[in-house]
Amino acid sequence: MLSSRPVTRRTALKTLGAGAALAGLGSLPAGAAPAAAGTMPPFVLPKLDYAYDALEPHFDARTMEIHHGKHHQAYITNANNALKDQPALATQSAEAMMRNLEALPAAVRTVLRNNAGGHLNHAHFWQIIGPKAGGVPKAELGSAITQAFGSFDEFKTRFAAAAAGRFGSGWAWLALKDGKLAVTSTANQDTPLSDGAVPIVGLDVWEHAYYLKYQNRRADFIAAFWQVVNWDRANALFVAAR
Ligand code: MN3
Repeated sequence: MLSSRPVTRRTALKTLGAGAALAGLGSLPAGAAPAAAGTMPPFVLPKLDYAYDALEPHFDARTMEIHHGKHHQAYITNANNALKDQPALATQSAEAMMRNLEALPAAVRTVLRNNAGGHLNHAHFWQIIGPKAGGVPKAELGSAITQAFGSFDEFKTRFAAAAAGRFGSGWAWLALKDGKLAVTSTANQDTPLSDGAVPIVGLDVWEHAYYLKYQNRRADFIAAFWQVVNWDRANALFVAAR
């Protein structure tokens, strides 16, 4: 009964995209998302598929360890605590919660916006960085970035400006909304999902993401980010979201 259809690059990418979606980023409308591993309550910390020191010297091991093991875990713990008295939300994915914040009970809306949002954002972040990465986006996403921004360099300039210009804590994003790529930023742990968009590449610009190595030099951290972006994974998210 096995299909003998050859695995083309496109089907391989679609498969990878499905895996990435399972890991934290659905692309279906609110209410239609299947259960995504790690994003159904109770939330669990996703394992990294690389070592904490694998992104040296760009992202240092100590920051990665604290960021993943302490900060990300704290969002998960806080979200799970908030959900303990919310049995009606037990079958709702974090993605679905973020896509329709207004539907959340007022008593837990803010804590889930911050902490289920923080869980999703970090699960995304670990996915789209990695060792032996960086370079330029290829395939469908590479073409779409050139089409949307004129060039990869222009995209990087706009993304870096969004990351540098986000006052205080938040995220810079390449996101897909209404079929179009756009550079945006969000405050705190807000996600493009709440704006009807799908995250393709997100950069955490909270100080905890860079302070040990880069101190106040956020611009240096943003420059280092380009050395660790996993464009193959970003392309898979893009293909799955289109
Ligand atoms: Mn963070």
